Amino acid sequence: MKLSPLQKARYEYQPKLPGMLRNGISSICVKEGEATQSVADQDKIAALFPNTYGKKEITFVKGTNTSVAKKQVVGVILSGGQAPGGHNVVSGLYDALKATNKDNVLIGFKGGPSGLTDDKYIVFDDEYIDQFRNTGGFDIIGSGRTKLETEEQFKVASEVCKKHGITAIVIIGGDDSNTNAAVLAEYFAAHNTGVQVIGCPKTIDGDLKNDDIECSFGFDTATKTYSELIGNIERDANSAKKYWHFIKVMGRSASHVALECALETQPNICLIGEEVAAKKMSLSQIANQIADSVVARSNKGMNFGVAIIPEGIVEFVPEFGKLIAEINELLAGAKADEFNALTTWADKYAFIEKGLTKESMAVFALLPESIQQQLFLERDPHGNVQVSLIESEKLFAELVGNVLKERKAKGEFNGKFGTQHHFFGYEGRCAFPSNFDADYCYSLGYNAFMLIRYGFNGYLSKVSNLSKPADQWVAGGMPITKMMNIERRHGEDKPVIRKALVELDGAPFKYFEAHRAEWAVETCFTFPGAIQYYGPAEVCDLTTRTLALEKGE
Ligand code: FBP
Repeated sequence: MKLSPLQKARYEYQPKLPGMLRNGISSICVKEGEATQSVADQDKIAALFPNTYGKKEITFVKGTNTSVAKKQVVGVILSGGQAPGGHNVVSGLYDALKATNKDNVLIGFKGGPSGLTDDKYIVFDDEYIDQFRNTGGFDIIGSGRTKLETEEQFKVASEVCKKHGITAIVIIGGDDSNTNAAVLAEYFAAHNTGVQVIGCPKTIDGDLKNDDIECSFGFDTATKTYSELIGNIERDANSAKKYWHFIKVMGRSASHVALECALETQPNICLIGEEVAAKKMSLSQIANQIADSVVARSNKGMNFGVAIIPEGIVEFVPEFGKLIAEINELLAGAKADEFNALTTWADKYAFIEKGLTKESMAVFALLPESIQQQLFLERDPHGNVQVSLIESEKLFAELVGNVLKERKAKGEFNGKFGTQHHFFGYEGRCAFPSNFDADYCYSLGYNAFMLIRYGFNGYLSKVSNLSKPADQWVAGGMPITKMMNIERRHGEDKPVIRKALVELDGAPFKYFEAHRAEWAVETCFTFPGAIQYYGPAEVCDLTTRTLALEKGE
């Protein structure tokens, strides 16, 4: 394999551990904290997790290691969408295992959680691990979105663990995967399998965070990658002065990614889904708001600008959500065949018009035809509209264009409105992890081993104080059940980790809110540039503006 110079250099990078994990494994002991309660629905969660509920939070501190040494065979799984740093979680875990006992074994289950139930695996060795240190991607073992949630799967998982002599499983995933980690941990405990389960918080979306988990890994690198690209586009827009760029950024539901990119680049517009929902904004209100900025800037001679659109935005627009629900209903069961048998778009349109309520039809009629058709083309396996595939960057550009046409006709706008569209998603998920993510992930993996070594089960590997230099980071663990509540999913009450949406009274949004009126009219762009791996710490090791603002810095 031909290596790029950066790849070679990154192999040599030694990730930084939290201060208390630097003393050698024999000098790490446990400080117990308070017993925990779930964030809500305590009685129900306690009843569902009788063996793993209410455990204490713990911190690792300097002291004599009191755990009983035994040979460990650990299985690791990467679950869900890629996030920069996943390889370092694996290498941190591997290094801690081997530092304790060179006969310890790390097994990687391939292709996500199904690797465990299908027993598809590799056994890691130095040579293999070394090819992946400090690199992006999940290709070390691959990932997948299979959910481990049924009794049958758990049974098979126990048999696979027994076959390999596995003592612990580490699941690296987002809120759903870690919810499943908690359920698996409870199953293993209830069935006296002796297998521990530890989770690690991953997702570029940044929505797995709470009082205990300051951020999920990958968010830092992905948002820095998108911010670099957005900054470059801002410079291009400011140079050419002829386009409005509509840029969709990933984040399936929550708008943390969009908000962080806005804080980094100060675009003219950034939509925040959570605000749109709270204010019950309509598509036309949003389009008018953007059009106001276009007109104000045009009046100052600036017929260019940048708007960031979060991937999940349309689901937060109440009237759009209603439209989607009606479309799902309209094409349920056999009605889909009837619709698909129609050969022309005009016939299909008539079918749709007949099936939707007047209000939803009005929203549908507002959409550009390409988006209207998309709503009927892309269906998920359950027959539902795949909202994440809607090209909302084009949708809003067109809606704004329509508003401006009307304003032009009324003599309210004399400028030009040329548009470009971009979607930044996959570009950021496998980037070389920033120093922050490289260090954070390695620490999460190393720390996961410490939790295993001390016999914890159903815990999330927790590294905090992250806005400070790594030597001040604090390592420990938190029972996953503490983060859970009961939510309605697919018509059933389920225990799940509460997803973190953007808080409208939180410091990051407040900062954005205080500045966006100026950004909408003036050109206040900032250019973060590419991620830097070598150089001064204030350039290379700083994490996100979101975290800094949340910490009051
Ligand atoms: P996770 O929640 O699994 O980390 O995935 C997040 C994400 O990258 C979203 O931002 C995006 O909407 C989605 O995955 C895309 O999924 P896919 O990789 O299946 O296209």
